[in-house]
Parts: sequence; structure tokens; C-alpha cells
Amino acid sequence: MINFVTSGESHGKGLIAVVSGFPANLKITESEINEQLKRRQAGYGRGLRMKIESDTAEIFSGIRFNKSIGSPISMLIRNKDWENWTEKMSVGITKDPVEIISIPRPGHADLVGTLKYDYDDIRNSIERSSARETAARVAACTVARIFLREFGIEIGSYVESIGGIYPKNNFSGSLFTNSLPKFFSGFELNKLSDASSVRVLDKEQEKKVINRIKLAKKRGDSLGGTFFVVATGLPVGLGSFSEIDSRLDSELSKSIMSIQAVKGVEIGLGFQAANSFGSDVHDEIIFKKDKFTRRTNNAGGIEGSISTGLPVIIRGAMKPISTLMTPLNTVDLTTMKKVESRRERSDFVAVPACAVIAESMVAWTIAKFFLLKFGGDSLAETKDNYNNYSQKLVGRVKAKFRKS
Ligand code: EPS
Repeated sequence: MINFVTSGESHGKGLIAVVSGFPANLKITESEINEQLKRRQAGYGRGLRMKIESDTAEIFSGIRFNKSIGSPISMLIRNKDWENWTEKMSVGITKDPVEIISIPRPGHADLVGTLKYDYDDIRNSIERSSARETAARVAACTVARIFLREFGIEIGSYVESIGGIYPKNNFSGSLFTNSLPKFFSGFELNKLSDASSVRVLDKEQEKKVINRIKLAKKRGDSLGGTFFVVATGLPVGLGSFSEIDSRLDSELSKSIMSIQAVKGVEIGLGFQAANSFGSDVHDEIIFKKDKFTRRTNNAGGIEGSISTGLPVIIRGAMKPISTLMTPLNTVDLTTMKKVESRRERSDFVAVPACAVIAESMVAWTIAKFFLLKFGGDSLAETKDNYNNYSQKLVGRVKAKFRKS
């Protein structure tokens, strides 16, 4: 079973990720991890912090001569901003007392975290609840992404909307109608979305979105949005209907929902399916070129919580960033009186980054189910198991159901 933990505070010395459970002989380089970290940092509408940081992962263990050796892989991402926070985020007691934060921001973890953990400074809540933690997630999940690529599974994403601005022709249409070109993959999708500074697929929409972000900045406000994650190349049979935590769709939803500021997840047509006739929603089964497929992909590549082999389609919704430069009202914990919330350096919009993080989490979850099914201590062993299953899949059905 694969596992990862992250550690680190937003303005501490750095972030650490420890990844375990992957087979030996997987080719892993720091540069591939750094490529993904760079994608996470991009996007028009991010704050000053992204100008300070140029996130890079230093691999500490688990890799030798660019190959995994089957032991835990640990990585460190140093916070460049740490040099400005050595006093405020000191591990030991400081000579002079540091500023105590007593004004919680609405929408953030500030108040609930302080109440729950009995903190004497809201800074403790701010630090670990910050989406800075996702840099370590992306680093960890890149191991899963690299692993899946060995089996032709690619994860891509695009931003569908920011601040309520949607494209005229929504690309999700072609995802659900299963009318994607043959060469389409998650990788190809990222080539298109990464070319836009807000990771949208429509030029007209891009202009409007950028103007909306400019308006939000001017007003000292923030924006959220929606995004799609698409995973291609999955085999039939990842996940199961037999146990609650073996369901592919529920584990994928959980992994997206675990991302800071995500408030909604859909698989396939999702909420739209609830308003339709069954005949408009369910995907007719076809047998073509010795393979089972579907006429449409409204189910988003998952039936009965098991992958169908069609692209897995997930849509997520991110709320607007909670820190506002034109603040809402809150309560000062030193007086219990109404005050304006604190201004804290932040992003105005982070939906493009959120989509990259969601890709990473999806890669992790798919890799988890993949290794549960195919196992293996070395990449070659996993490949043998996978090939054996894939090659015999349809033949077995034919043999079992053939009328004598
Ligand atoms: C982030 C770093 C943070 C924020 C952002 C994500 O940097 P700082 O707080 O030092 O400006 O920009 O955090 C949040 C949006 C949040 O809600 O906390 C990052 O590296 O992604």
C-alpha cells in the first residue's frame, strides 16, 4: 500500500514529503518533480509569495542513480521566504516577543483551528492550514504520476471557470460525448491548458477571466472557480463496489476535497445527471475492435465505483481565497469586539494552481488502486502482472460466456 505524509509550515524552514510503497526501478529525477512544482506556482492572479519562491525539491533518500530502490522516498522543498520569518517562526524561544495574531479571517481556518487546538496565537492556525502545503503534495504525487506513465496513464486538467466566467463552447461537452480524438491524453490536455496563464482552453474566455481578476485585485477581493481533471489510459477494473473504502469514485472525491478551499466535487456528469432522464445519462455499451467501450462517457469513466477504461472525468469547485485586502468584519479575540479582519499577503485567485494540485491527488489515488490490483516489488513485476491481466481480460469473458 502506498502512502505519503507532508510536514511543514507556510513560513517555516521548508516542506517535507515522505513517500512509501512504490516498487523498485522506477526512474525518478528531481527535474521531473520540479517541473510539476513550477506548474503549481504558475497562474495569473497569484500573490507576492510566488515571486519570492521558486520551489525545487531536493531528494534526500529512496533514489539511487535516478532509480527508486523500494525504500521510502523523502524530499525537501526549502522556503526561500524563511529568511524573513526566522523570529516569527522560530523553533526555540526568541529573545524578544513576536507579534501575536488575535484577529481571525472569515472563511479561513484561523478561528476554528485556534479554538480546537487551544492556541495562544492564530499564527499557528494560519501556518499549517495554508495551501503552501500543497507544494509538498505535488512533489509526493509526482512519484505516482511518473509511475502511472509507465502504464500509459496520463493525468491532465484545465480551468473551466473563474469568477463565474465560462467558455462559450465548454470542452467538457466533448469529454462526456466520448468524442475525443484518438491521440487525446491527459498529457495533451496539459499542453493546451498550460499555454494559458489561467489554464483555460478558450482565448475569448481567457481575456474575460483576466479582466475579472484585475477587477478583483482593484477591489481588494478574491475569486474562485471550477476545474476539470481528466485521467486517460486507465485499465478496466481499478476500484471495487465491494467495500466502502475500495470505491474509486469516493476515494477520488476525497482526494480532491482534501485540497484547501475545495468545496465541491463531481464525477462525470455529476449534479447535471440528477436533473435528467436515465436514458439521457447512462452510457450504452459497445464492443468494438475486441474491446468494450461506451457510446458516451457521462459516467466519467467509473461504473459501480470501478474504472471502465474510458477517461476518468472529475470536476472540482474552489471557493474564493479567504484573505481579502478589503476585509470583512470579524471579532478580535483580545476584546471580543467587532473589528475589520486582518490583511495578510495572499493570492487573489489560485484556481489554475488548484487544478494542478488536483491532478496530483488524482494521480496518487489512481496509483494507489493500480498497485492494490497489480502489486509488485519491482516495476518489472508490476508490468508482468498488469500485462497478464490486460491481455486475458476479454478472452476470459468470451470463453466463459460462449454458448456451446
Ligand atoms: C501559497 C503560499 C502562501 C499563499 C497561499 C498559497 O504564501 P503566503 O501566505 O506567504 O503569502 O500565497 O496560501 C493561501 C492561499 C492560503 O489560503 O493560505 C503557496 O505556496 O501555494
